Amino acid sequence: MILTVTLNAALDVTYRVPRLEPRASHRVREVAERPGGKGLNVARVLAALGHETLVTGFAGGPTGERVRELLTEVTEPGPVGDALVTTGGTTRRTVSVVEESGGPGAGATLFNEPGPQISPAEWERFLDVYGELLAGADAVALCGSLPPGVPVGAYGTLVRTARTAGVPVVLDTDGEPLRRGLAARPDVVKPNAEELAGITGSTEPLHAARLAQRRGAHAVVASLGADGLLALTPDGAWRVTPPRRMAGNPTGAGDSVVAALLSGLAEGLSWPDRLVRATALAAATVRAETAGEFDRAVYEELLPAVTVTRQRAAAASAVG
Ligand code: TA6
Repeated sequence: MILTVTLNAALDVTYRVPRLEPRASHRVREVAERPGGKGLNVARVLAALGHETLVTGFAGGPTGERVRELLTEVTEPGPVGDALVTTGGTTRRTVSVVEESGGPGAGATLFNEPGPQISPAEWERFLDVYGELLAGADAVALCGSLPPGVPVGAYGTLVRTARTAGVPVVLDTDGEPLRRGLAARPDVVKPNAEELAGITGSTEPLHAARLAQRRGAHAVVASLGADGLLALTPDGAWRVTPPRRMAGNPTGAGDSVVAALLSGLAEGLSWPDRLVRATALAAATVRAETAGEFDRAVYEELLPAVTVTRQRAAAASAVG
């Protein structure tokens, strides 16, 4: 079983509008709701890849109920197991506005609410549940922002607990929670270039990834948007590029990268094969109509066309 943690789960709402303009009123043409927050997206992709998957984190109030209801609708090819801990607060919504015209606002404009207040007792309850779930997990992903009330060092605690339990851990967050989680030595971190720059101060991705690795991550997989991935792993450094730029909605593409890395880990794939899977899945997610879904036909078509190049040792270590 692969466990994903989404402390700040969300009801993801996607609005499609003809054209998006600041300070204007918009007619929404279509509304779609999905169970969201990064770890829930990761779990849905894992289930679609055929992995037994369980989600935990917090859910509460009417939006929390809706997230749980939508999760039960994920049945093909396998279900996503619900081990979310109930909070007295109300699960947030995230709103993704997609412009149909393909103009400058194409892609998505996101509004992420802060999330419910978590009490100290709820956090303690979560830690107990997490410890129990780890006993049956082959790998765990810790994903997304922290809701108010959860300690800023939460990911440090969760990474250490997973490592003590011998469960490989992938961390995908940003800012201070990432910095604290990194120090606990996760197996993999997956920041984007901006998040890497935020914690290392370097805007040069290879340099920044090397700095992040030195701070504790065994592997750093940096997503570079349409340019693919840069990975520093215990087996070497790699650049991975999709064959062509995909137009579409990039929301959730990073979550597909995390799902691919976890599935590749669980299946014992080599690092280059995991990275190829991650790049093709991310590109297929950008291409899908709804944020966080992926287009299987595009994924299978792209897989053999993704290029993976080993970075020269000199280039990989020519920093700081
Ligand atoms: O990566 C996309 C996404 O997972 C959305 O589904 C949305 O729920 C959001 O990210 C949450 O991210 P956050 O960093 O606010 O926890």
